[in-house]
Order: sequence, then structure tokens, then C-alpha cells
Amino acid sequence: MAMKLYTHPVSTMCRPVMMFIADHNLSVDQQVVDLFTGEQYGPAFTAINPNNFVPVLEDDGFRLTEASAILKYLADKVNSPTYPKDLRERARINEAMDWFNTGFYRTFGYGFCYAQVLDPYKLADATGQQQAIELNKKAAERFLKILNDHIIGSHRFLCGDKLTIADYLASGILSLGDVIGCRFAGYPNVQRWYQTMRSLPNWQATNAAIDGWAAMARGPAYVTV
Ligand SMILES: N[C@@H](CCC(=O)N[C@@H](CS)C(=O)NCC(=O)O)C(=O)O
Repeated sequence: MAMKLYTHPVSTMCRPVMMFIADHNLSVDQQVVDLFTGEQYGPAFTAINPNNFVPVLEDDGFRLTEASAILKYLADKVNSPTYPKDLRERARINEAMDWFNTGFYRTFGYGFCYAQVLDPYKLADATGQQQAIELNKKAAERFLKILNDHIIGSHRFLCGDKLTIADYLASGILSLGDVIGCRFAGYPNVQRWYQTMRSLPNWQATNAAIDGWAAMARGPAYVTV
């Protein structure tokens, strides 16, 4: 029985999984959950994931949420070289994924990008909103410098010279910067790595929606990095 992914093309956490599936030619039925009409809060999807989030993977009665866990599961299932078995190589990849999924996503993703384009993440008070953006900008810049100098450094990818599942997860999160027009000018290694990810064969097919969102969001002068 084919696996099934509940997904949405614009979703930060689904695009990495969709790109992994495309790169590995996996047979996975993909069902779009319409986040724009609130389908994720309806009883049918709530029964599938009470967190009301995509992605959700189903594999022969086994249901899994959390993009990071889904990438690891799929990679192990198909013995992907993007998640090597060596204890320490794997630990580095897990480390990078946790780093992105916690501090980086919280500040850069939620506090800085979403907070400028998605109403539920904006503060009602204009001064408070400006202060929150500035605070998260500073925190994001600190993370970006660590990413630039210490995580990527001279490597081609996050964990060395080979593509790993950390690159899938991380590039999905970084791509949020495209929505508000981030250029990452002070972070040349980040720019280079992100360009490498964007030039991979299945990037465009699985990430086109982020460019669509960026086009829709164009207009206001966003604070950028
Ligand atoms: N921790 C979850 C978060 C997933 C998540 O935030 N999904 C978003 C799309 S990127 C979603 O489904 N949002 C629906 C909503 O907030 O109503 C993961 O890493 O998979």
C-alpha cells in the first residue's frame, strides 16, 4: 500500500518532505489539506492530527507527525544516503535539525518572518510590534552568523559536503525569508548554501509556492536581513 502524506504546497514544514519524496522517487499519495479555509481544524483532520498541523505521514496504519521525524523515518525506510547510519554523522545531522527547528525557527521563522506577514503572529500594539520585530531580528542575526561561520563555513551543505535531511528541513525554514525579501547579504556562506539548495533539480517543483507567496506579499517595506 502506498504511503500517504497530508500536506500543503506553501507549508514550511511540508515542502522539505515533498522535496525528499521527489528526490527519492517515493510512491506517496499526497493529499492537500486546505490551510486557507481552515480544513486542518475540521473534525476529519483533527481526528488525524489533533495538533491541526501538516505534514502527517501514514504508512500502512502507522501515523507520524512532525516534519523532522517524518524525514528521519522516510530516510531510514529507504536507506537514504542523506541520513547515514554512522553514529556520529547521524548525531551531527540530528543536531543541525534540532538547531533549526528550535531557536532558529522560533526567532527567524515565527518572530521575524511570520510576524510581519501573518496576522496571528502580529502584536496589536504598533510600538510593541516594532520592538518585537527588532528583538527577533537581533536574535535571528546572531543565529545567522553562527550558521554562516560555524555550521556551514566552507562546506557545501550543512553537515559537510553531502546533502543530508538537515538541508531539506533547514532550507524550508530559511526560504521564509524570501516572503519578506531577505537577501542575507552579510552571510555569504548562507547565501551560497541556499543557492545550492534552490538549484537542486526538484526544488522548483516542490517549493514554487513560496515564490507565489512572496509575490502576493510584495508591497510593504518589511524589515529584512
Ligand atoms: N511542529 C510541526 C509544525 C508543523 C506546522 O507548523 N505546520 C503548519 C504549516 S507549516 C500548519 O499546519 N499550520 C496550520 C495552522 O497553524 O493552522 C512540524 O514540525 O511538523
